[in-house]
Amino acid sequence: PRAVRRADYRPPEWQVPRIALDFDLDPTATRVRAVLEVERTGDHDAPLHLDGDGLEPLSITVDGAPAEWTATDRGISIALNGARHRIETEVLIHPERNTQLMGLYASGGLLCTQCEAEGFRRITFFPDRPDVLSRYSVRMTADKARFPVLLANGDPVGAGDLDGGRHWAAWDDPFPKPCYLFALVAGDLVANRDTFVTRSGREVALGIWVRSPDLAKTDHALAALKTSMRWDEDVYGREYDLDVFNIVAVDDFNFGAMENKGLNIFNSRYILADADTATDYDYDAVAAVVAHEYFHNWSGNRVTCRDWFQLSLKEGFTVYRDQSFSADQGSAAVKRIEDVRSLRAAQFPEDAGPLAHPVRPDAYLEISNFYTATIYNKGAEVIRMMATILGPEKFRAGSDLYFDRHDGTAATVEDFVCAMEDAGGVDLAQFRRWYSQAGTPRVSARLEHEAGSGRARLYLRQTVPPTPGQPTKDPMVVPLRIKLFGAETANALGSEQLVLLKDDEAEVAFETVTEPPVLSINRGFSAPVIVETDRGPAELAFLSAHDDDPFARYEAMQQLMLDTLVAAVRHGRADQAPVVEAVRNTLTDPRLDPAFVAEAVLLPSDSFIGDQLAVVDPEAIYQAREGLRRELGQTLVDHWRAAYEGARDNRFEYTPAAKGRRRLRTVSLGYIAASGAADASDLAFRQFEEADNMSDRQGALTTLVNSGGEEAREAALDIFYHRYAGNALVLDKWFSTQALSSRTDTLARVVELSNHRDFTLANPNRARALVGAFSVNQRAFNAEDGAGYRFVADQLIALDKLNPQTAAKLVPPLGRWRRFDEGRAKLMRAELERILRTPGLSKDMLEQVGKSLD
Ligand code: BAL
Ligand code: ZN
Repeated sequence: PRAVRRADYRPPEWQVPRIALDFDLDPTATRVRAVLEVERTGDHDAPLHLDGDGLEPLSITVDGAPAEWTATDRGISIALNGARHRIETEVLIHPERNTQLMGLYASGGLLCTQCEAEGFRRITFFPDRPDVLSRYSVRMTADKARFPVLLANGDPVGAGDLDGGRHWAAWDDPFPKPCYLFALVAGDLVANRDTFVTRSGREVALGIWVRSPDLAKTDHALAALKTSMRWDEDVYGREYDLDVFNIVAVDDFNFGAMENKGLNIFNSRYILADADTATDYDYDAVAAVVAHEYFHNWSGNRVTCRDWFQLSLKEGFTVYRDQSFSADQGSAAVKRIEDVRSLRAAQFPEDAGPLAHPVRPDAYLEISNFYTATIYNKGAEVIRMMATILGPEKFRAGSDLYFDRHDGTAATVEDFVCAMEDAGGVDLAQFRRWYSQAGTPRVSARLEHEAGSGRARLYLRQTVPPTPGQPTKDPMVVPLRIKLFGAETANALGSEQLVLLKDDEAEVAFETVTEPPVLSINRGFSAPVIVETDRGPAELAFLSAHDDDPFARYEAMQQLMLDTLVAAVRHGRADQAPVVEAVRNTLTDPRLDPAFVAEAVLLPSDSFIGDQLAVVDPEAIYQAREGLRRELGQTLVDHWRAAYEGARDNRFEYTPAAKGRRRLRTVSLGYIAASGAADASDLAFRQFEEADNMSDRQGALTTLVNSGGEEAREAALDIFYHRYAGNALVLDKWFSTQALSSRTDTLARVVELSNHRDFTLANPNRARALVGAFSVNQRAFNAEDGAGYRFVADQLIALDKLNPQTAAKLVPPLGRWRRFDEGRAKLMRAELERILRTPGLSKDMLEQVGKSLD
């Protein structure tokens, strides 16, 4: 397959201002008739190219006469003479056979679509590129008993009954859109309905559509939708623009959700929530994803992307918008901690590995492989840095200008940055490197203090590591929020400064520093960089207790823990006392929010510890981490028990305060178990049985699965399984909790589970719950004999035949071989090579596996 390059972009030779689609829906064979009004865009004689993938053409006409068309490697080509023509095509497709879940497919008795990025070509012949914007009219006919509800984009314009038990419905979308935003759904669905009145007084009919047993689990998503609609008006001045807004939940879905105009389609895990089946984390994720997809109506739909290299234009901005929304709904500090934790867990390793790519990539084989943490999460960090540099008012002015300038068009990352420059009166020329250079910058910071003169000087240095295709880098603009604190009084020494590090090296001078200063840097994680300082345990412990930025407090504690754990891995032992004291101070500080405490006292993950080391030794890391957990558990056991009892909450309530108490309770339970307390298993089992909510129940189950005795563990797993039999989303938790277990027999258990009657690779959530979860379990996946690698490779080979997009997303853990010892590296490479030799391997896998071996 040939790479697609950003530099090769050419505007479309033909536009399609209007398209009318007529679907004769049937799960085994659906007939799709399309009428395209096409217009030549300039003075050229290029033929019309229409993409098509797996379509069975029945007829193709131009202006009513049979067309002369030729098949190409991507679809069909039609030579045309005039400036405007009417192209009619009729094709046959087979939704039930569509295991890729791209295009029109069947899921749990429904028919639904997924078109981003290039699924529309699996429905009909069309120029499948985001810079071709069309007005859509859609008519559907289907069996009324099986598919009583027929939905599409835009507003409903007609419906009626037909002979033979069939019926029809028609929808019109007045807003021109690229075909990746097309959607339809047919099925036996019920709706949780409400209305929303926009700030200009227009009433919007809202509906969240699910199968009837799930209706009771949709209130949270509906409430989140209304909150998001109001928030986007208040914070960005963006109002909804159609008379209806529908969301449909489906069980088989590659993404989390999809922002199709007026008809969002969701993976059911991001819609369905009730106390018994969803954790607080799930509730938060439902609200965040509902908000994310809704926000796309402006950042993505009204202003879309010119080409797929600009994907972060809509995704980075929309993630930033949903992160800000979630921060406004609860503890902003805890939200920032969670977002940085996931950036470090997913994006930093990506940026440091063989799949590293810039936020605006230069080339791809398969665009599905670029829905990455770099495009989404680092993209959001880049937007956040612009917001920090401009300040809130100018950032809002920049966003207004961007929407005004580009409404109804397909734009570029460059357009966004220009709008920010013009509205903010700033020069972002060098800042643009965040879009073009991959790799996580490292910033080293050294503070020197001259007691006599009261002067202090901060020496900063940045380096950007080489990444594939980019051996050398230019310096970035790194916005660092910085503050000094007095080590003796714990007072702030002056106010916070925003330092823009632009060169390889810089110095920052401070005057009247009257006591030894302690450096607080990259406060709020103002830049997505790795900061290296010479701050020792005493300074880090000091900041963890006294910094007035909650994120910086958390960060200081994490660094202290990390330094201790890395020392323990390297030398077999480390002084654990500073961590124990810092955790004690945090646990006993009555001014702190329990949600924050719960985050602050958690040790860095095995993999994050591994990321600090030249060669990852999974066993040594696990032992070091467990050793520190045991020490914290034992030394502070009374505090953990007090926190555990203090956070006992009998009635479920989804509020920030109640969530925080639950979180601290389960974290404390984990430490009580780590202490080796004889009653830990009983305590966990009681929590498991008495829980009136999934956070407490799953938290207890995780403790039992990791450290409970055999009997309690198996009993809890069995009770959990039977209690939730038939509930796919909860069974996913049952699979993933076992796949993430730190026990030594995890691989054997996971292999057994892959043969369980409830396991299937055909459902992406289930595949990710077992295979995806296992492959991020650093200790179990990296078993020295390579059995973990072999298992995952076997699963990926099988999954690729069904669903290449989902399979390819699970490749990265195998591509981390450079980070391991020679023995493991060899075994991982052997599995990658075996995958690569598989006959009929998809383009998706070819790209991910090929790059992983390079
Ligand atoms: N556009 C794909 C799913 C999402 O990011 O919203
Ligand atoms: Zn998105």
